[in-house]
Amino acid sequence: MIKQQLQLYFIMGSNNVATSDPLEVLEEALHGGVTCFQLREKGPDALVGDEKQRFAEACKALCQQYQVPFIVNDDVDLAIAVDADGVHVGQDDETAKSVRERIGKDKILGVSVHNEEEMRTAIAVGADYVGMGPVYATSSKADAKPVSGTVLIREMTASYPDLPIVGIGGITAANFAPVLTAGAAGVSLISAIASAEDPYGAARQFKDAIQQEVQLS
Ligand code: IFP
Ligand code: MG
Repeated sequence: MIKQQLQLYFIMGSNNVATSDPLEVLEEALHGGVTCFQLREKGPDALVGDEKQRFAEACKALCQQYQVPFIVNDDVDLAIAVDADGVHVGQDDETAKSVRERIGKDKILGVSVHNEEEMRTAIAVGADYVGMGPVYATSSKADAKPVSGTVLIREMTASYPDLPIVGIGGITAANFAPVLTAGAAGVSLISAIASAEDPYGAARQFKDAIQQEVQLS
């Protein structure tokens, strides 16, 4: 996976959007410049079965229109069914090794890691990127681990420079810069865009700010 595609990584499920149509939010986010999208259909009122698959197909179609990778969280069967560009798994999900075997070597594999051991395992199974966090306090994940800050990102990019890291958790336009300075290829966010009154404007603001930051470094 190209590092640049991880710069502004938007994650959303249909239930992360309170008042508007989730597909409209996704389209605005894509138009605003997000570089990767993960469908994370989880928690209260999450879609299941056919409804989930139809929603995934609609998300994929939008992402294709904008030439942005479409990643499915956890649900490997769904990812295969809709021919997603990749899968993201956590440590409590199907093992990354098994996911890689099922999706093949050409699909994108992302893994959540919280320490060096998990980082090494992710590298061993051929992950294309890892997510690290929660960098800051987050409300989007009920079972989030303790806040990790940017220290581990800095250490891991120094030790394993070839595996791109995405920072996740509580990231806003006001606090994303240290995540990139620590060496992350990008930042991942849900609420900062999904809950924004103007998702297009929010994505656009992030995009411009990130590009400035990348030029500086
Ligand atoms: N990191 C990421 C990503 N996605 C998740 N769903 C997660 C951690 C728990 F941003 F993709 F790296
Ligand atoms: Mg998971």
